[in-house]
Amino acid sequence: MKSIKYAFGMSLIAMAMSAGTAQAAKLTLYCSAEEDWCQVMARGFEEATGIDVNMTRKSSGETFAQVKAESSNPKGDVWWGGTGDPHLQAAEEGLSIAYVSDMRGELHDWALRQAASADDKTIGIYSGALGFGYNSDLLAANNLPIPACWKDLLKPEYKGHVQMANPNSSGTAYTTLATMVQLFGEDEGFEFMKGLHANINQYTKSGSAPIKAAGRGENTIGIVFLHDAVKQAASGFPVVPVAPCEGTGYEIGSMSIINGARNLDEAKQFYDWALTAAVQSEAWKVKSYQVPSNMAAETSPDAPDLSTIKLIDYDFAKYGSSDERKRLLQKWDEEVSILPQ
Ligand code: S7P
Repeated sequence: MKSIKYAFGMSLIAMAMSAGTAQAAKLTLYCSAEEDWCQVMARGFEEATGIDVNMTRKSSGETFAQVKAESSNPKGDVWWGGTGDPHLQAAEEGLSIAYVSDMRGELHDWALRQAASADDKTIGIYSGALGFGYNSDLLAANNLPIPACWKDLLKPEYKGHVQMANPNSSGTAYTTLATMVQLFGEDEGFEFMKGLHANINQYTKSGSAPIKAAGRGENTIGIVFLHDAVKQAASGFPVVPVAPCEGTGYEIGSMSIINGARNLDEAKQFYDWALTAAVQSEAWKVKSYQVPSNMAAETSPDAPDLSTIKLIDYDFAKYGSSDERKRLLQKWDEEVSILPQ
């Protein structure tokens, strides 16, 4: 009798404790855009909804690897931002789930096409063209010519002056690799990557790091998305963005809900909120100059005008497929990264 009374008392205490510590609504956000924009998204959602956001920023390829590694015990709810290719690979590998938002009617076709090619397991949130940028002071100080084309970057005088990210960790750098294969054909594209390797001073982890280094005067030319070069110029650094003469690839930055999300209602709430014009219009206030996917969102007059850039017909379905992304990365590891410099 005594032990029954004890057990009853303990369960009352447990019930009282759980009522007293009722869990606040929360969301775990994996973010692959720039840190300042990730903060705007996390804090903005908290303010708009009262839902606590635990945000981690990592590059696109790194986030993909994390989501995959955690797939038997998922910790993230939403993956927001980063290039679309690894989001497509995540969809194909069952790491994200389908969601059809009521906000779709407000989006550009290219954002919806991204969703259609992944059975609604991802969606486009912004777009931006690949290119490079240079520090005009360093270029002049080193008596270097102004580069205008991708193939200019192979010239021996640029040895040690070019920086890009590692395509395994960075979505920007994978977009670069896939762009060269599409622009020049696979054999010539890899020859280009090998020639470029001879001029590279460092492969960084993050895609935008090479142009931030150029802004600080620690690197001359950075291969990045043009909007990341414009961000440095708009921040007052002597950086000049270049849309390469041969033409270039582009990204559809994407968002996905992670399969097994522990906070699924909050994830869907974030997803809808992130597609609104008001939220997407906040981007350029932190100098993120991508083209927003909501047709009514405002863009900065400083943003690169994609209609003036020679864009290739980037095959997102192919280069975002699991087999192709793995194959190209392995080939780059085995045939390019091991070459002496
Ligand atoms: O937010 C700027 C941006 O260039 O960063 C994303 C990028 O993929 C994340 O960095 P990594 O290259 O290191 O993966 C782009 O989606 C985005 O436009």
